[in-house]
Amino acid sequence: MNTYKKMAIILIAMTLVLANCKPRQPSKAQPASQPRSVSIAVFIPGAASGSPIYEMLAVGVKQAADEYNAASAGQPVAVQVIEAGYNQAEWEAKLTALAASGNYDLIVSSNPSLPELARTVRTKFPSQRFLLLDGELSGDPGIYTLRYNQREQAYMAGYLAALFIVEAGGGKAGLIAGQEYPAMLQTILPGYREGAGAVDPGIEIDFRVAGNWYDAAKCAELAAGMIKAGVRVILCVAGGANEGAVQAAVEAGPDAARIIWFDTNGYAVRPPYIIGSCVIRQDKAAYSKIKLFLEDALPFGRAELAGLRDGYVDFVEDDPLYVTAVSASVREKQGGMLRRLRSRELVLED
Ligand code: RBF
Repeated sequence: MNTYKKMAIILIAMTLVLANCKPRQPSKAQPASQPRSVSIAVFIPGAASGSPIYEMLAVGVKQAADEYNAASAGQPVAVQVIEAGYNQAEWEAKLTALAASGNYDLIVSSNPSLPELARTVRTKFPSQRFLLLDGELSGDPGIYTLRYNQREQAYMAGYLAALFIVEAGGGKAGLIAGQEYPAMLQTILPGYREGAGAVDPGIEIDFRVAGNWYDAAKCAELAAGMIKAGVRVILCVAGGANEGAVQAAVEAGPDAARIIWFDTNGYAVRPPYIIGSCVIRQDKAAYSKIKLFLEDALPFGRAELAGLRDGYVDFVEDDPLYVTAVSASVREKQGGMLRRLRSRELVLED
């Protein structure tokens, strides 16, 4: 090969490497000609520990960044996880400070209250972009949201709760929420009631609110009171406080009370007390949406909804701990309902 050919090959190779290193979405603060890494903040509105919905968020973002970095040497995607804590009154100021720093090409978060906060922040820092899961807002060109079909998720829980209770000879179905919020009152609680009612129209639902997302002692006290009042199955949607409900069930014994887990697979938390796991795939959502962002293809301005048929909502049937926690007859009936949902014979629009 002559020297010119060699030089041409080297030049082409360098151009390709440099093209690969180009930051996908340079922030306004830096001149576009200066290559820099892409910086992503994961804003946890609460604490990651004990709230699987937040743990999954960080896992999915990091996985997408790691894969991107492994494939493109040079300009890495940096991910920083920031816990905002449980004082909700501080979230807007903390989010504003993140945007004001100008350090992040994208702020990722999850929670139904985040879209409004992000919209407010963007009035002051219009170049700051947000990817928000478990929330909904359309029409803001710097915000993308993805919400899950939680009517499906809660319906599956209610259906199982009632199947279990009917087989056990009667009782009430319970739900403990961390706090009252629109998605809880308008979707999750009605979905749970609807699912339970499909099995036993006369079933009574005992709904209680812990008042926060961390106080396991408060949750244990609530759950113990519910069990005393005849509740046999409790759906827990109280984040880090959920463990209190598990403790109360264990103290009462497996014949008195059982638990249904929400958001992640919780069978292993305390077998055989956890009889069902109604999951959302927030890790998968975070992973695939961050990948889109890095490819410059995230549809900012849009609000998307994902459910069972999209693979973002599911009930975990194939865990051996599920098989040992409930009878074959309950599993068969729950499976029948799931098949109807999957085939769209049963449609639960959110
Ligand atoms: N869910 C949690 O698991 N942990 C939390 O700390 C938490 N904090 C929340 C704060 C607010 C203001 C709202 C509206 C919801 C919160 N959720 C939390 C509930 C979460 O968004 C979701 O509804 C549940 O995880 C069920 O999927």
